[in-house]
Amino acid sequence: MAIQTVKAVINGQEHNLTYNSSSGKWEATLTAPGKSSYNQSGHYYGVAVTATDNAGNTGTASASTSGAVGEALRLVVREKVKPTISITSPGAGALLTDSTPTITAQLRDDDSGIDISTLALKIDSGATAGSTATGMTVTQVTGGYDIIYTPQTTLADGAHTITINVSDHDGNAATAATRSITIDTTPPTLDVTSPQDNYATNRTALTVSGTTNDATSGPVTIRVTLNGTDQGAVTVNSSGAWTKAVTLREGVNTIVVTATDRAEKTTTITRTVTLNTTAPVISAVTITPNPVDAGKTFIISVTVK
Ligand SMILES: [Ca+2]
Ligand SMILES: [Ca+2]
Repeated sequence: MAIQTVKAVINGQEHNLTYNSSSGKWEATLTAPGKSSYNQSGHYYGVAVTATDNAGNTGTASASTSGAVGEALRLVVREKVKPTISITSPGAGALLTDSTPTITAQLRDDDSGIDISTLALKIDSGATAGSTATGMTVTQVTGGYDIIYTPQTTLADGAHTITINVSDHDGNAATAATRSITIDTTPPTLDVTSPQDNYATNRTALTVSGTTNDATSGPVTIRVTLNGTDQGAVTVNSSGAWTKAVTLREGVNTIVVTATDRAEKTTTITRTVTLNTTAPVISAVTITPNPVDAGKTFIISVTVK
């Protein structure tokens, strides 16, 4: 019996093998399929081999052949392309007033696919949250997974770094995605040093002044309204001191000072100031008795308007 041809079919492609007289085997150097075998049935490409002799007989073996020959015909192909991770929320450099901000990300791999069991989400150097962690929701989508995670403990005011990584089914780890955010749950400090509340004056010109600060998201913006009218830009110096000149109207004036940090947290102080430019008028006086006896008491009574 003389063997004439040996062919191998892999992924629908037929290849001729050649006889190696020194080894006595039929051989070929072949190029693996360009895609991972992970998504094939059984996670392998089945190889089918057919040998034909000069009498026209054929012998075949394939991955479904029982025993060692069948197992040897299961070609595992691993791809080498890393998954991609895109953090969709919070945005880069976000300044947040929510101390348990929702984190969303897209994990994609277009070959072997995302192995969601390898998901690792960390905030700063805290514990790693995986795909089954409390607060984690994973949704399979075309090409991968979308994830939503809510931190289970509040994040302190200040800067934080979110780090997410995942691998595909062929063991390729993504380049970790990171996002820097700042949490600010605290309104700015605000002190109005002048005027004091319920201040009364006979001068129309008044300087409103004070200090402000914010530990996390300064500089603070100051807005002054007088009787509901915005008094325009207020300069806050590097130490947090600010002043604003205003012009009072006769009677009761309401001054509202609002400090706003970059996280939009606000602190408000209201001052009531009365402007009175009218001099008192003495409209009537009585002295009783008048005339009065020398060395005796008398009563003076004044009416003022
Ligand atoms: Ca991949
Ligand atoms: Ca703040």
